[in-house]
Amino acid sequence: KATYSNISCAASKSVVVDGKSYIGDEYTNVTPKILSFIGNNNHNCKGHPLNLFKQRLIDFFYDHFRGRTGNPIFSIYDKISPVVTTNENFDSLLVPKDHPSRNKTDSYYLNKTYMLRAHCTAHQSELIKMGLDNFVIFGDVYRRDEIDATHYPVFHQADGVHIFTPNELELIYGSNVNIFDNDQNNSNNEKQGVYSIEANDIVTNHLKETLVAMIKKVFGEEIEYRWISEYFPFTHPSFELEINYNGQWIEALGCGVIRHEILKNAGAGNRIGWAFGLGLERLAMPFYSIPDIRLFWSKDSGFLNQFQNLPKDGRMKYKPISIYPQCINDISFWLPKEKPFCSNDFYELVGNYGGQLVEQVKLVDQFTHPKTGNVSHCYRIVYRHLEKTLSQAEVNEVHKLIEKNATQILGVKLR
Ligand code: FA5
Ligand code: MG
Repeated sequence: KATYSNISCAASKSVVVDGKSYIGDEYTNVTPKILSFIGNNNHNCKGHPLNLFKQRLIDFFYDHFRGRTGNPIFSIYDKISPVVTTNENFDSLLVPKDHPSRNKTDSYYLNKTYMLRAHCTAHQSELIKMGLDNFVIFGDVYRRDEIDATHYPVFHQADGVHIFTPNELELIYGSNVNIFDNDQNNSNNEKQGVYSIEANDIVTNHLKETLVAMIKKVFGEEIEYRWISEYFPFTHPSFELEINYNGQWIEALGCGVIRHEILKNAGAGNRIGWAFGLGLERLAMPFYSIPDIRLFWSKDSGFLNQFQNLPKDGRMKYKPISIYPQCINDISFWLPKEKPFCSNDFYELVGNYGGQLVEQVKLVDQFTHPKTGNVSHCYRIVYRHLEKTLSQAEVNEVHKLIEKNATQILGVKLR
């Protein structure tokens, strides 16, 4: 879990994430609220819609790519910490020093060296260095952005990489292929200079076919999609895949042929490969008809219960939790004279006896009797059940219980 703490010896704040302390500097801009998201790992919580959706993508990669003995060749990484270096998030991916995404206004920094990953691509280079060819990373990513129905400062991505051996290229192509161009300066809109036209075409087509197959596996054969040319510092050529949902085009993912320099720096300079990054919420929202990205953070059982016992095809239509009516009851009493009384004691008591039914409790009126000097408080308690309409009788029962215990435990006298 992450916390913010003041270090007395340093002028600046330090930030603690997962028990590790990061000394703050002029870059530090994470807030306690943002840090509180770290470690939630909704994508790893059984039954959470992001977990269910993630499993669909994993199933696709396991099914679609198998080795000679029938075993899946993609490996999955979903527990990598979101704390990365700026080198991992930017430099290793050839992001220019003056790229706007490096600004404090766009990303969350622990300090000038460490940040919360802004995309799962941040781990690409390290994993390739470890010798991996085929993998998908799932994780939470952090971006300073406005909040609305489709944007939230924390969301989840899946990032995939497929690197080809010369042998694999040959299997796809049918005959021997030169990966590299004889004229290494022959770069254009369609390809990087180093790669041959054939190798570039095979990999680009393979990338597009794979991602279309993935989208069709998830959304069904009828899904309407289109490709758009894009720019990323870490791929060339680069594309975006959009899908049509209810007549609206949604940007599902970005992808492209990995820049050769990245592979070379990671010790795979004799290869060619593709990469993509997609937003889990972006696709899970149309898939489950979830209208607001904030719902993915809901702990409301009225939300999460809907994802239990799904039909065999895993498809279901989310039904908005109706807002059940509030029931408002006031309580007025004289404070005890013989012992001290404080409002927080009463709030706690209301919580203890009203439990989940209490949405709000607050002091709405107080009054001192001019002759006796007795003090009276009036509190308003708002009751609301998360999944049903409460009857006045049910509310009265709880309210009476609160009155009784306030009298007995706190020594107040009901008016
Ligand atoms: C990237 O993050 C690249 N790293 C993707 C990539 C990986 C390209 C590998 C090439 C190779 P982008 O910022 O467009 O790109 O985000 C990728 C996807 O994340 C988007 O297509 C979208 O599905 C999702 N996404 C982006 N911003 C948000 C947001 N604020 N809220 C929810 N989903 C988002
Ligand atoms: Mg994009």
